[in-house]
Amino acid sequence: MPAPGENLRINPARLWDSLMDMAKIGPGIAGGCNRQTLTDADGEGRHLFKRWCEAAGMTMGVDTMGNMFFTRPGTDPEALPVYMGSHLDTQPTGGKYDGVLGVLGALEVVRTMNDMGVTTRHPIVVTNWTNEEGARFAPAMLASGVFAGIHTEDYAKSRLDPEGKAFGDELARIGWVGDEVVGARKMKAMFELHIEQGPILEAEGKTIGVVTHGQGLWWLEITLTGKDAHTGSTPMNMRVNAGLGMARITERVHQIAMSHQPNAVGAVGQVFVHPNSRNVIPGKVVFTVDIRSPEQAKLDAMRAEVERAAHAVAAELGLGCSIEPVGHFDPVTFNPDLVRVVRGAAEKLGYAHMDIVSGAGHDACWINRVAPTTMIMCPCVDGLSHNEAEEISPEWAAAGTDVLLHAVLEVAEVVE
Ligand code: HGY
Ligand code: MN
Ligand code: MN
Repeated sequence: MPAPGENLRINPARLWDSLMDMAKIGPGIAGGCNRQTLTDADGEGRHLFKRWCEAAGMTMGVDTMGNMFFTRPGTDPEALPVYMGSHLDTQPTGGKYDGVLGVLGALEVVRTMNDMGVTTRHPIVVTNWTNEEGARFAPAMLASGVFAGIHTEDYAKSRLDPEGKAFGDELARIGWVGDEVVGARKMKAMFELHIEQGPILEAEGKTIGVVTHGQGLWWLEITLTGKDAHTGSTPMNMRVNAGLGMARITERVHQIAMSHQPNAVGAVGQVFVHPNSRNVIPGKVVFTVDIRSPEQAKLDAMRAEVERAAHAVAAELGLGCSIEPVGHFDPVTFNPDLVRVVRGAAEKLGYAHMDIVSGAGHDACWINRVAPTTMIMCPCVDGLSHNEAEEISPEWAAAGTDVLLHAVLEVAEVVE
């Protein structure tokens, strides 16, 4: 068996076909996907993924948070496995590749190893982490967070979706509560292949992102309480308008992020207006502020400034104001040794590459707390993601998966 030289590559057509077949499950209305976590579509996607992994000779384990693990044995069963994976759940108006490329790219690595008759000393495990997106149940990266000991399982299973359904009930409803203790598995390393979800790689003409760090984030859920009243007959000076408060705070979030440039972002993406009637002044608004930076000091400063601004706006308008952090992780530094392995694989394969900081959060950010972890990125068209028009090229998908193949083979130790 030759050492995995530059000629060892994955099967691009098979990878692309798998991506397109998975995209048919939980389709969106504009060419993307709506396969939200713990929906029937998520359950259907999980079953398809299970069929594919078992057809590739792997055996499945599932933990009590529904995290799926498929193992390809190595020659040394005592050796800690090398993990690779990401997430199959999508945003409500998500793309076909966010998360899915990392899961199906990992499957393609195993399929290629099978084709080539490659044996490794360490076992290899392909992973699908439950509820990475945090769209239906906040926070994001929920199940990998339980795995890493960030959240308790009780907290996670108590999280409610906008319809008041609990995570634990929905996981049971789709039949994916496993029997493994969450976090019991030990890893030699974990790799996550992911689309960049930003414009840098494409703009720089690079095929591979060697991810050295991930920016940190806060999700602050703000509840403003005012007074429902008639939009027509209530004089302006008698209004206690929670909707106006939300609008002013949203503008302040933007200004605060702009005041910390470069390397700071902020927006409000989710808003619930009550009673959400055309001719009623909103008496209550619940909205989530998303602020991020790779720099700890900026991240902390923005949180403090947003909270001060929110309370000041509420006081001006006579609104009640409560703020609850519903998501957080500090900036992440990935494992330098694994980063070097990824960079070396890109060089060996001849792919143009650059070091990059991940703008989005990923399961790797939490697994990095409990095992040596890093990420590999490929470009996406116009940097667009969390949009049904999200697009990548088959060449980018193949290149990222080739790098994943070579990185994993190096760390898992090919047996001659
Ligand atoms: O929010 C994020 O960065 C990730 O897409 N869940
Ligand atoms: Mn993702
Ligand atoms: Mn995402």
